[in-house]
Amino acid sequence: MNCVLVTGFGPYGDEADNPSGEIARRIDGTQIGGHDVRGRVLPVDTEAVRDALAEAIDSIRPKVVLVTGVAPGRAAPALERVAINVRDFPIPDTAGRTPVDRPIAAQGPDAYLTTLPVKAVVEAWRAAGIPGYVSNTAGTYLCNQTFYLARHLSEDSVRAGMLHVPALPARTVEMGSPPTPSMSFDVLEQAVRLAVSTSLLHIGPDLQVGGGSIS
Ligand code: PCA
Repeated sequence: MNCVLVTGFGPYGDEADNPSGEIARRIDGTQIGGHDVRGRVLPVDTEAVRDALAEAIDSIRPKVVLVTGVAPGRAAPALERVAINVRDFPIPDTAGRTPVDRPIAAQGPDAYLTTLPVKAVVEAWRAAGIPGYVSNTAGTYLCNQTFYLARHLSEDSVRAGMLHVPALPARTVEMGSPPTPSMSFDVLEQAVRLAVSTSLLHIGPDLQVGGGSIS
């Protein structure tokens, strides 16, 4: 049986109720496509996140790692294509650190491409009536860092990547007018589940790094 690791984040900045963390909590201990899914809520802390993710990968030994986080302002779920070796934080992490132009891994490559089948996931979303897209920047904050670390700490045969979800409707009400795009929790959770089930169909060698299928 192949194990899956889905991570979300806890609160940070103005995001008191981070939907990505709640999805990770709810998905933990469930099965998708006959495979065990473990959910972990990671801290929005540039130092602590590495150990938390490394511990999860070492203990779970997943074949699929899906990092998720919220991106207020995005209109739909987005699979990220690339993680860059840069920390250039727009706001402090929860420990008050604001690295500027710092690497994530001093000796690491400049970037990692996703090994998730991102185009196939977008197709699965469309078939389920969920809009979504492939994004070419995960930013330079904790989500990019954690996506980079997921690739850095996993074997190349592991399908590892990152999914940004929009804010919840209640959060965008707080943000005022004109309204920021939002999606309901149930749709976001379904999008995460479909990303996992589609990725499980693509374990094996028939995938180009960067998300398209070879055939
Ligand atoms: N979103 C932030 C970090 C934590 C989260 O949920 C980001 O997009 O980097």
